[in-house]
Amino acid sequence: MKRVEEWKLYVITDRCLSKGRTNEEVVCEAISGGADVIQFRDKEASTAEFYREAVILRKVTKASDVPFIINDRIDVARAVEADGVHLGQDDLPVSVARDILGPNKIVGISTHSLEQALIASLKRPDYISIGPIYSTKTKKTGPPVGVDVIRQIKENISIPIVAIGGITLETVSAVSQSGADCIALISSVVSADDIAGTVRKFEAKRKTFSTDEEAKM
Ligand code: TZP
Ligand code: MG
Repeated sequence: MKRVEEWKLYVITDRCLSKGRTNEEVVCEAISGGADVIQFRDKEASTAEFYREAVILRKVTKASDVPFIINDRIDVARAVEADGVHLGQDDLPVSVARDILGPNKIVGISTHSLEQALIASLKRPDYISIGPIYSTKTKKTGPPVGVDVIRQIKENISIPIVAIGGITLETVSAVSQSGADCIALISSVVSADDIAGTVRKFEAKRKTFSTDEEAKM
């Protein structure tokens, strides 16, 4: 299983945006395209539905040795032996998640500004997400924070940074260029007709930047 430091493309489920495909189909396609990590996110499901779906996605991610992160629900993360949990600003603290899940599980936290990222870093999460970088219809959230904040965070924090929100094939290289360690995607991937092909294209665009940068050195 890839360590957090090795993650480049982070695919998050959204069954409402998946054009009738199941989360399992979406996740299998995303993994076959090269997604480094999968997060199960569903704000509408009942606890019973959320658990049933988490069991299915745990199986497919395990079979491919891809890290599996659960959004919000530490209880479900523990129940299905997920690899970790992703917490929002209003969820339980990182330290409580660690107490419940154990020291070897991954705990990530959402932030929406440099200040929040600096505060979050003091809690020693395994990664910090920052967003929305661009405007997005996927989540009702604050205004876009833009790419410059990524560079500012990277100048101050050594924890891996995951950029999220409105990222497309057109913008992914600007996001990489700003120093994001990993790119998180919902609609650009789960709504794509060819999910695996789209993940491959994201990886190619991301790499184009690294190769250019390396070439400059
Ligand atoms: N957190 C900040 S923006 C966002 C979340 C969960 C939604 C990202 O979805 P998309 O479709 O990639 O813009
Ligand atoms: Mg949350």
